[in-house]
Amino acid sequence: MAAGAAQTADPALAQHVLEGLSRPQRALSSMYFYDDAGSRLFQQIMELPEYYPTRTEFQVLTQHRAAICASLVPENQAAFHLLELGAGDGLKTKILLRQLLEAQANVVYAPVDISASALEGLASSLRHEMPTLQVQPLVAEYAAALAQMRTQAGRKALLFLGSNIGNFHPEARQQFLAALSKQLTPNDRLLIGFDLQKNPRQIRAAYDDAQGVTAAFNLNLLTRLNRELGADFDLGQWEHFTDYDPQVGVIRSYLVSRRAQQVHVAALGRSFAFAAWETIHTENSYKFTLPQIEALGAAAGLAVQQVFTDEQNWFADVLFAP
Ligand code: AVI
Repeated sequence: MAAGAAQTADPALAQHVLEGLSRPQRALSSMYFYDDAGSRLFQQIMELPEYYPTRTEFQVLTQHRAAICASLVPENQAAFHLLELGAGDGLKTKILLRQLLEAQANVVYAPVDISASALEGLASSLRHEMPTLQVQPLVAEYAAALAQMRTQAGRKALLFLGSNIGNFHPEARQQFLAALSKQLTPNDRLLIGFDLQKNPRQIRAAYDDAQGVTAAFNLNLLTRLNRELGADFDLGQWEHFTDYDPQVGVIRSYLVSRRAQQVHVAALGRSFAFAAWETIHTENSYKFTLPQIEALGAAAGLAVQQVFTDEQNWFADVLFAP
């Protein structure tokens, strides 16, 4: 590590930044949005009037909770594990957990998240709100959780809510679904949340809110690089830009350099020159159609069993079986 670099620099982050800023079309992964400040900003985004996905999925899960739970519980009422990838604060999942407890399902809830503090917060709120629920939190990345799934005996139901699937690059998305599918046995089930294609203006507004919270969320990535890699991004010289491509069905977000500038990254021992209005791509958020969802599942060996959606068809929680 170069002199002056933050002592705690994560080598994976440093390598990612070196590669991402060395490319002709610069890019950083949205995976790095979620430090503590970024996670707090994302909580605020989910409450914004323009950001419809969270609210809409909440409605879908509330409206269809009995049918969804019936589809997750094994027919013979046997014990099963409910694994959730990227559990976060679990607010939406609690709708299903309450329903499962009411139905006296024999369930062990296993939330998986990379944030130990988020999982501890979730586990302690569950101990308080649903003391009879069996909870086995797992601090892990998705890949490690998938490996662990292989050793899990008995029926599994897997949740991947919140349209997190939309943030994957298409190739990575297909690989992820195929990897998930490989861990499932014929009786297992998978419920995935997909944000659906809709009025392009509505989608764009959700990622460019009037209060500027999404802009702060995007710009926080630079604050993180300043703190963790000893970079000297001047935040006043960068801005958030986002646009929706309705033909591909993707929101693309960027950080835009307001002027020609040099940025030094101490942990890498090097500087990067940015031209005026040059961009760093930071996030894709894909929106789907139902035929696309069926095709995605089919390519990974997963068949759509049921589609749960809201009256306006803005969001779908889709049940797959291998
Ligand atoms: C976490 N993910 C599903 C959010 C989304 O809608 O793609 C992240 C987000 N980015 C900007 N606003 C919300």
